[in-house]
Amino acid sequence: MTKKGFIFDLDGVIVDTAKYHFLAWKKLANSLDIDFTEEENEQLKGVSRVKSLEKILSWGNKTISEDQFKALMAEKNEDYLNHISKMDEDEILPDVPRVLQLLKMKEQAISLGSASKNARAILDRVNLKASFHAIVDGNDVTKAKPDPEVFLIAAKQLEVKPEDCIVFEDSVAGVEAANVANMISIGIGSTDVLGHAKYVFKDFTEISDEFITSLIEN
Ligand code: B16
Ligand code: MG
Repeated sequence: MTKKGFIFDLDGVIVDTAKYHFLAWKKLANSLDIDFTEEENEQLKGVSRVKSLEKILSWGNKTISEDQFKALMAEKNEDYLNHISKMDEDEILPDVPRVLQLLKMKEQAISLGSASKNARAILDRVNLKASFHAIVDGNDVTKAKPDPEVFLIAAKQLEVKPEDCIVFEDSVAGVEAANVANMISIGIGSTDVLGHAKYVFKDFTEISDEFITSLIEN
C-alpha cells in the first residue's frame, strides 16, 4: 500500500487562533480609527500578515508610509504573540489528537502546511510538534495560498507525490491551493464557504476512523 501524505493547516484546523488574530487586528485597526468586525476577520483566514494589513487599510481607506506599515505589522504580531504565550494543550480542537494518533499508528506521513510565521511557536505551546514529520509554514514560502507552494513543499518533504496527499483546510484560499496542487481537499467548516473542497466536515468529531482508513487505502 502506498504511504499517503496528510497535510494539516494550523489556524482553524488544529487550533482556533483566529480569535487571537481578531483581537490583535481589532486593536490595531481601532487605533487607526478603522472599524473591524468578525465578518472582516473571516476574510483574513489563511491570508498572510502583509496581505491582511493591506486589506484592513483599504477597508479604512488609509494610506501609510512603508515604515509605518512595518511598525504596525510588528505591533500586531507582538500583541498576537502575547495571546499565544498563554495557550496550552486544552486549545487543541476536538478529536484532532485522535486523528493524528490514528495516522501515526498506520505509519502515514504527516506535515503541517500553514501560512503562519508563528506556526512553530504555536505547536510548541500546544505540545504537538513531535506529531509532524515536516513543518512547512509562512517562513518557507514565497507565494501565499491560494498558490499551492506551501502544500507542494510539504509533499516534497514527506517524499509523497501530490496526488497521494490529503489536505485539511478551513480557508477558501487553502482549499483552492490544495485543489490546484492536485491533492484531496478536506474542508473543515461550513459547506456554504468551502463548497470547492472534495469533502467538508464541520470539525474532526465528524471524521470517523473508517473514513481516514478509506483515504489511506484508496
Ligand atoms: P502570522 P493558517 C494563517 O494561518 C491565518 O489563518 C491567517 O489569519 C494569518 O494572517 C496567517 O496565518 C499569518 O499568520 O501573522 O502568524 O504569520 O490558517 O494558514 O494556519
Ligand atoms: Mg487556516
